[in-house]
Amino acid sequence: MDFSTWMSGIQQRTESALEAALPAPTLAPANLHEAMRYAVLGGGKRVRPLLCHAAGSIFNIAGSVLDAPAIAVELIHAYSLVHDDLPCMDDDDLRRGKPSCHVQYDEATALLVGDALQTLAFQTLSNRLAGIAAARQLDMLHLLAVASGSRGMAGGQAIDLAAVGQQLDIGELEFMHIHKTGALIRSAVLLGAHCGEAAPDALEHLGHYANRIGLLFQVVDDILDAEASTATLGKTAGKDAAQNKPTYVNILGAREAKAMASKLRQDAHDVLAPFGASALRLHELADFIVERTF
Ligand code: GRG
Repeated sequence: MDFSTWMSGIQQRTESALEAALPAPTLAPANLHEAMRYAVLGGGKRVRPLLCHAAGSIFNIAGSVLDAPAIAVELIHAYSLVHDDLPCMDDDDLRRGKPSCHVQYDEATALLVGDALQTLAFQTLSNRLAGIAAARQLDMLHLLAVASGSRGMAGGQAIDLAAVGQQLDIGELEFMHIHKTGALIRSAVLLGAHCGEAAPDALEHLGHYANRIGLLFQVVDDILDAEASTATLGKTAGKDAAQNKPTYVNILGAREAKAMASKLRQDAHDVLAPFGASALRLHELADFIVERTF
């Protein structure tokens, strides 16, 4: 199966699994449930679920086993976008080509949407998962909690907010992104591997891969923010410069940032060597992350 057929298959099954996991819009409180569905369904590249399925495919794990961890990570991601767009954070009116959640609804609803999506993620991952031992599932819950919290994504967001208008060096910028964007991307890969009962050395190799593509994702995001249009991105372009935020492009310059992306892409391919052809989808996703246009 070629990459684009595989990718749309995973995106479709992710959409169905999210649709099934989200409370029906008719269920009380209907406004909150409608807003949760608005924030999650019908948009986004689903990069994190793709990574979870790709890592699981190394171990020949069925898609039906990978759906729950894949959507748990996506629900955390969706919550982070809703909160990130709030006026008290990044203050953005456009997300995934539509009005941000707080614009479509209101700020209080958007706050609750984020809260409820976060707990829905853990509810989903704590459901009985056929084919996964209870102890392994506990490890998976722990992994997602750490990746989302103050030592992961939320901590990265705190560093990001504190960095506005500051001069960061490349090491400080990397530290921020390893937490803000990288931690959740890493959890997506490792959750997929955990479904395959991956041995510690396999988890270590996959952790190295995930670290590279987490940073790669962010470098490419900075390049797109500087070079692509709002219409293509489906979110406001040029925001980093407008908000005086440190980025790879403004610290390194566009040329160096692109060179860094090429190096990270090559490193990501290299660290997958121990998995041979079984890591095909992870190789393809590293390329997709670089070549994406939004
Ligand atoms: C509010 C706790 C909290 C955290 C927010 C991830 C994040 C932290 C904020 C998002 C801001 C941002 C634009 C980060 C850059 C990288 C990134 C996560 C981009 C959006 O992810 P994509 O491209 O989005 O995977 P789609 O819409 O495709 O799912």
